[in-house]
Amino acid sequence: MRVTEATHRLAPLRPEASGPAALVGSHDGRHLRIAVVCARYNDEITRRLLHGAESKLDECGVSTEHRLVVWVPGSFELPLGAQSVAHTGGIDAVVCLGTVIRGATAHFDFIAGECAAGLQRVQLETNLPIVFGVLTTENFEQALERSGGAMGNKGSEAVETAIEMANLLKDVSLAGAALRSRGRTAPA
Ligand code: DLZ
Repeated sequence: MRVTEATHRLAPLRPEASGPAALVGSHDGRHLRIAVVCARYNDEITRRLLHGAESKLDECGVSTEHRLVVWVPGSFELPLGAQSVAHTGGIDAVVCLGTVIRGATAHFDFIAGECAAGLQRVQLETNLPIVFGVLTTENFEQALERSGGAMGNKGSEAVETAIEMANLLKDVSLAGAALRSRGRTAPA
């Protein structure tokens, strides 16, 4: 197991010489619970995305007991799948994987657009990272390239984003609490 940062710590709140402290989420997933919601449509590609996602979960130290994989029929259903997982209360971030291919999908714009808008809505309403790991390509070859081919693996990138955001949100919450307590003790 390789963890990108050995220890997940809250960045210092002391102002640095160059300005106030900045928070950046780490890629340490050892304490996180991550769900992956996958669309079965074009599952030949989506399984490759899932493979990339699982490799990255391993690399970031997310234990197999802290993972959940859920399959929905197509990308149009990803927002509802993500929302139901988010509402369980047991998950720190949801990674959504799907494949929408323009050449093979007459209503590409509806499916891709509604999927993206729905996932953003769930993310803002639940205050959980809901990551858009959906390929929207012109053709099958482009989808292959982006699912473990020459252009990398969007599933792997989506997991990295999920872990970074989950850690960042925890840190922002801790930093907010620290700032509130400082505000109470500061002289008028
Ligand atoms: C129906 C459909 C079509 C034509 N194309 C895709 C696609 O390229 N990728 C995808 O994930 N799903 C597709 N679907 C299925 C829809 O997402 C959805 O499952 C159905 O319209 C039922 O709501």
